[in-house]
Amino acid sequence: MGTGVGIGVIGAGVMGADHARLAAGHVRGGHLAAVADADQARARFVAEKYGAALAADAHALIADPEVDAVLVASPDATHAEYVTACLQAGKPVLCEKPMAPTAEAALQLVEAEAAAGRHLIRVGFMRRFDPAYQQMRDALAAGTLGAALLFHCAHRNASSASGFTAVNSVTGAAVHELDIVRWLFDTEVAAVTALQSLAKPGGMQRDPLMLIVETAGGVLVDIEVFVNCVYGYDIRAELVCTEGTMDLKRPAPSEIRHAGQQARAFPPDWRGRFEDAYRLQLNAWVANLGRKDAPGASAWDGYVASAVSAAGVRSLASGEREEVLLAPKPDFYA
Ligand code: ISE
Repeated sequence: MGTGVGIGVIGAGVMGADHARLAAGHVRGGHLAAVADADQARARFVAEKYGAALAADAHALIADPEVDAVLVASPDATHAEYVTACLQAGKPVLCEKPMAPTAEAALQLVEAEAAAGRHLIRVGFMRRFDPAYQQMRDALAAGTLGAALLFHCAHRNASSASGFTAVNSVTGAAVHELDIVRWLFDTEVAAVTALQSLAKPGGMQRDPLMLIVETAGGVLVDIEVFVNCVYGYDIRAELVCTEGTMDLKRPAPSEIRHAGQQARAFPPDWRGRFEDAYRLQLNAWVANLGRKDAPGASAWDGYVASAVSAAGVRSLASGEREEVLLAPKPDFYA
């Protein structure tokens, strides 16, 4: 039996297993208490690997008195149900994005949390904990580069799962940039225009995409989303300010010199690229359970991310610039 906060992980797939690994061995003041998955064999494998209890199902895990806080990493369509159950049980929950399938459903969770009167929900926008994005935010706060003007982003995945659509490129991939823009520039997104490259023969339709994002604060953002770029997982960003620019630093893997070339491997996916961010997010969550000023994304941020990506999805369909429609922010999040 571990000490400190007992963490229950719902979902033992790729992301859940990785969160379980971190919760089991890399969280100060917390330990992995239990694991649940709709696939019991998968849950058992992860629970046994890390010495945690195997829960009969997600709701049993939430009810387990040994579980003090719940991490939801199950399939997207199940998130809202488990977050609601955590609110009802009065347990803090860190939910992988998206918090809910639509902006409307996300708003219902915001309202339910505000009605319960406790800051129990955090959303897993882990890039807010990435040291490289933090450095950019610090540079902006220090003012050395002057005022921000432009932000160029590229989000490239080596390949995407079959059935992955342009809508998923916006709601599942670019949503990370859409969140980081709000966090970095401390402003809302006003409008999104989605443009598609027409040059690529065959393959997934509408890949790559380009999103033009206008912020209320005036910073203009472009996001390339290319989910079948073949060569590796590559996240880039350049900040352009009135007195200088800054590139998003990339983790530096070992350099290989071979056959007349010098190379550095790309991580195959986001788990490697954002390893530090996931670990720091989990530690910050456990250290600040229930606190309004906890670092990371709140339920309100989760709702806004959904509303902004909804504007991107509308633009995919209309081919037009789409404004972001936001409900009034409850005082609870002020
Ligand atoms: C994936 O679901 C993630 O959340 C990753 O962070 C993102 O980079 C990737 O594009 C998504 O498919």
